[in-house]
Amino acid sequence: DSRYVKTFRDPRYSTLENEDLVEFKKIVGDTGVLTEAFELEAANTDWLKKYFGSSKVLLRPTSTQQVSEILKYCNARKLAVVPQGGNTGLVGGSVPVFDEVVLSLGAMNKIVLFDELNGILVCEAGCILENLDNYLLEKGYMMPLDFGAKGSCQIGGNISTNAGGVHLLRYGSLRANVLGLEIVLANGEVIDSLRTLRKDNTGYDLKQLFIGAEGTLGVVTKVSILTPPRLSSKNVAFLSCGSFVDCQKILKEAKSRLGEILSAFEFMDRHALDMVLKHSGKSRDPLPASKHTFYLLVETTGSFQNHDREKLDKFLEACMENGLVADGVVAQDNQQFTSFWHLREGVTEALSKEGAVYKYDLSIPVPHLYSVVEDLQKRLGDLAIVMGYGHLGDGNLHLNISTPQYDEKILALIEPFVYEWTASHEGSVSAEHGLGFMKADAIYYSKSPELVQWMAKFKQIFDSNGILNPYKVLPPSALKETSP
Ligand code: FAD
Ligand code: 2HG
Ligand code: ZN
Repeated sequence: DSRYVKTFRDPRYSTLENEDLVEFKKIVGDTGVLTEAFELEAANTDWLKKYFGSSKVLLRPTSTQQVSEILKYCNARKLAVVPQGGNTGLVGGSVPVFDEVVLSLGAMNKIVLFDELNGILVCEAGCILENLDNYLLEKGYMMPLDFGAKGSCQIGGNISTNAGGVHLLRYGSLRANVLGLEIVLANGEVIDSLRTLRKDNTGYDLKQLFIGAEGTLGVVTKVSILTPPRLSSKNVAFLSCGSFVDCQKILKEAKSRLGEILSAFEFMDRHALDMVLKHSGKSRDPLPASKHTFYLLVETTGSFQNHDREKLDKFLEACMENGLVADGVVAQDNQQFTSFWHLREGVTEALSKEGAVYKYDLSIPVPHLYSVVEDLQKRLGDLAIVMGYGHLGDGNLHLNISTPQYDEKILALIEPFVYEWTASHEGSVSAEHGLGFMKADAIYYSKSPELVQWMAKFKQIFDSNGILNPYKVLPPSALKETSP
C-alpha cells in the first residue's frame, strides 16, 4: 500500500514468538490474550478504515500492575506496543503500523471515587466518555468535554490526544481540567501523580507532557479530572447566514451578549449540512425555506431558564437587526435540541458513508479560517467536494475533502498545499486530533526543528528503546538524531 511506502519496519524491534504469548498469559491470564484473526481485525483497523496494521496479539490488562508487567516485559524483549483506547482517533495513531502488540485499556473501566463537593472524578483510563457523563448525571455534574465519538472513546484516549470537542469554548481544554494522572512508563515504572488538588505549584507539572502525547511517552492508567456542575437551563439556536464575515460578527455578538452562558459556537457550511441530510435518515433541515452558505449552532447553558432565554432573545434580535442572520430557529424541546446537535455531530459519520474522505484539522486565525476551503475547492475543481465545519468559537476548522475513492493524484493536489497554506497563515496543522501516523511528517509545518529536537529528547528519556507507539507523532528521522 503506497501509504506505507515512506515507512519501513524498524529492525530494532523483535518479532512476537510463542514464548511471548506464554509470558503474557502469566500476566493477564488466558482471557486477556487475544490472538484469533477475527479478534484482531477491529484493533488492526482505524475508525476511518484508512490504516491497517498486522498485529498478532491484543492484550487486555485489568490493572495498573498488569500494564506495568506487560511493558516491563515488552521493553526487555524490544517488542513495540500500541496503546489503544476506543480506537476512534482520526489520524491513524491508535492502530499498529506493522506488527506492534496492541495494549487495549478497555477492561480498565472502573470509577475510583467521586468527590461530590468539588466535582472531582477519579477513574481508570478505559472508562468510556459517555458512561462517565451518565454516571455524573446522577450526581448533578457533567464531563467537561463532549463530542460525536463519546459513545466509544475512552477518557485515557481523550487525555492522550488532548481532545477538544464542542464545549472547550466554555470549560477549557483537558490541560486545565486534568488534575492528576497515573502513568506507566515503557520500562514498567509507575508514575503516580494522581492528585485531586485544584492548585499545586510544587515544581514542574510533568503530567502535562503525557496529555496529548498520543501514547508515545507512557500509558495512562488512571485519571483525576475536574467536572463542572450540570446546569438545568440549556438552549440551542440553529442559524443560517450568507457570508463568513457575518459568521465572525455573530461570534463577537455571542461572546459579548451571552457572556458566561455561551457553551458552544459551532459552524458548518452547506456541503457539510447536505452530507448529514443525505446520510442520516432521520435528519431534517430545520430551515428548509431556502439554502444558505453557512449554518451556526449557538448553545447556552445556565442555571435559570428565564434569564438565559432573555439573553438569547436579545442576542438573536441584535443579529437580525444588523442583518447578520438570514434565518434561525431555537430548539423548542429536548428532541429538537438533540436533532440540531446531530446535524453538527453527524457530519463525520455521514462523510464516511459518502466515500473516501481526506481530513484536516486546522487551527487558523478566524478571519482567514474559511479561505482555505475556498482556495482548495478552486484547486480541485469538480474532482472533489471540499467542505468546512468545526469549532468556530475556538478557531478550529475541520477541512474535509470528499471523493468517491482514495486517489493518489488528488492527494498530491491536497498535500502539501493544505499544510503550506496553514503554515503561511500562522496556523497549526493539528488543532485537536493529534499527529498520529498520518501527520507525523507534517510536524515541521507547525513546530521548529529545535522544538522537535526537544520533544525527541523527552521521548528518549521516557522510552529509551522507543517501544511505545513507534512511527507516530515524531517522524523517525527526528528520533535518529537523538539515538545514543
Ligand atoms: P484511540 O483512538 O484508541 O487512541 C488515540 C491515541 O491515543 C492513540 O495514539 C493511542 O495510542 C493513544 N491512547 C489511547 N489510550 C491511551 C492510554 N490509555 N494511554 C496512552 N495512550 C493512549 N476529537 C476531538 O478532539 N474533538 C472532537 O470533536 C472529535 N470528534 C470526533 C467525532 C467522531 C465521530 C470521531 C470518530 C472522532 C472524533 N474525534 C474528536 C477524534 C477522537 O475521538 C478523539 O481523538 C478521542 O479522544 C480518541 O479517544 P479513543 O479512546 O478512541 O483513543
Ligand atoms: C468534530 O468536531 C470532530 O466533529 C471530527 O473533531 C471532525 O471528522 C472531522 O473532520
Ligand atoms: Zn472537532
